[in-house]
Amino acid sequence: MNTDPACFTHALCRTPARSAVKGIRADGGPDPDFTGLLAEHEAYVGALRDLGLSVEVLEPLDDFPDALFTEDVALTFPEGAILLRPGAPSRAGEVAHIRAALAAHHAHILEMTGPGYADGGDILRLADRVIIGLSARTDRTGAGELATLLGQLGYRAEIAETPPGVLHFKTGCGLIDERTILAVPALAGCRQFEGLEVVATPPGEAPAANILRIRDTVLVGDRWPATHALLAARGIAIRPLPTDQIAYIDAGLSCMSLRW
Ligand code: CIR
Repeated sequence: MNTDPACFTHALCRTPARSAVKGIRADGGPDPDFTGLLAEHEAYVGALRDLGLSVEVLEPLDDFPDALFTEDVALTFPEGAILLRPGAPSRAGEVAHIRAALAAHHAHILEMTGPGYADGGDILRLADRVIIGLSARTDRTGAGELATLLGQLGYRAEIAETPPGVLHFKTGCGLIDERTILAVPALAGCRQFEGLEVVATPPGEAPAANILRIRDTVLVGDRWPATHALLAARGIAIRPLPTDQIAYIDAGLSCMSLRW
């Protein structure tokens, strides 16, 4: 089994379509600025490349405003990929559009058939297992089916709860390193984190929890100085990235790529 971010060599991203400014958001807030959104996406892809990943960037899909969040439609492992069933009806059609790109890299592709749902944003890979967070997008039936498919690839799954009001499990937490999790206070006591060190996001910086470890560097939103200091004090190399515009449509750093 290999879920180690230190071993990532590839990423799959998708350029935001013009329609991305109409992406889903829970609070009905204003649209992001398209030029700014594009710039944030470009900075993100650039960072992944700087860190040594081979990044494929797929064409924008105007019919699917949220399709730039490739993380939600599939899971990718060295042993194979799993096509998911996103829980938002407007995102279901994105899966068909990522299949060919994944097939070019993964000989072994498994697929959820339903009736349950699971979003990739709810899946946290640890060194020895995979946590599936139940949320408004991932239901118990979907989590059960996904756990079976993960088992076929050799991965043990555990099911956890996402706190109310948090979109995805990984909206509220991310891996600092193999044994350490950064989590919002509402997730810090998560039973599935027992045995790991859990570091809470500093006051006022809950959105910083969606960090993304790539090799020996942690990508983190650039608006969170206390989180930067916390990571730096632990000797972690950080790469701050702008996330102002994607935050308008409830997204963070992990959402914009699939990694393996
Ligand atoms: C959505 O609500 O589906 C998008 N607007 C945001 C998706 C964020 N993805 C993620 O956290 N993995």
